[in-house]
Amino acid sequence: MVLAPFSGGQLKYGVEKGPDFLLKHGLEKDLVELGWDVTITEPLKGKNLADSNDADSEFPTVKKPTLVGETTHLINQTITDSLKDDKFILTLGGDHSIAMGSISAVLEKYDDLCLLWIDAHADINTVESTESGNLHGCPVSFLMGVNPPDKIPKSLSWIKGNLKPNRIAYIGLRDVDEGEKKILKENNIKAFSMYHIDRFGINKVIEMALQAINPTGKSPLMCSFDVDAIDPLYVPATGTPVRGGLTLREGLFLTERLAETGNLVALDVVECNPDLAQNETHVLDTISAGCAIARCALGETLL
Ligand code: 6HN
Ligand code: MN
Ligand code: MN
Ligand code: MN
Repeated sequence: MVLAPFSGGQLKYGVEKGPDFLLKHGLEKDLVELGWDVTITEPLKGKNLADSNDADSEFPTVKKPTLVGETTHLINQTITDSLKDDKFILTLGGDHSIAMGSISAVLEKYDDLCLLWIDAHADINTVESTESGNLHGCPVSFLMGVNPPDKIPKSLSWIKGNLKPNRIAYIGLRDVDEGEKKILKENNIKAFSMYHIDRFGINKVIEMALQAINPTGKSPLMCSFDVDAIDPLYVPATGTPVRGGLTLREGLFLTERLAETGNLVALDVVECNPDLAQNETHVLDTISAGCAIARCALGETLL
């Protein structure tokens, strides 16, 4: 288990408390009870990364590129180390920029890795298309290498950008920027929005997504789960909530299905922000959903 208490990919503080809240809710004990031998690593602990808005004058379109670049590189290095022992990698965010660190490391170990990105958002903005400048809206563009090479901030240039567009599929989309729609189309990326889930049902959508990225059914799978994929009715305490999302059961079914494939090698759970809760129930709903996603992905509800 990799703790990534980081908020620098966007501007709302509190999301760095995610790992702590998930652990306090009993996640480690739960996973041990499921039979996992849990090791906790903290790549960011004791690292004094300056949280200034270091908007690089050379790259004025993105916020905090140095902080995000250094942080995600530390996460990448820690996970690369853990993967030497063939460990399952569960990374707890933090905002979704941390996936640049986790996914790049897992990709290096498994070059035929397939990735499911579960999110209300596509997070595929480039340094040119981003409207907000928040790097949590951009991780996929860096992982796929679709940013113009001369526009990549130096701190983020360590990312290889070798994720192939036919190896990633989205589920849960409902707030995609115009620039992102263009990138998704141009790269022919399989993207299932809430429309597709209503049209076909979550079960069929998962099978279509898996078939698209992993036609042999044999490749290793990673899931990057942004809790805002789930409707804010169930997961209210998150930075960019969008109504009309997955039910909690649909989200959990998805991770149960991934566990059932036997191919899942890594999971991110990101964007739980307890500070954005309006009351204690909101905190508990959000954190317990985050824990349940992890438990289901790690086999809890399989008989
Ligand atoms: N997330 N597309 C918006 C942006 O700022 O680029 C929203 C990004 C949300 C990111 O939820 O991880
Ligand atoms: Mn999101
Ligand atoms: Mn938007
Ligand atoms: Mn996201």
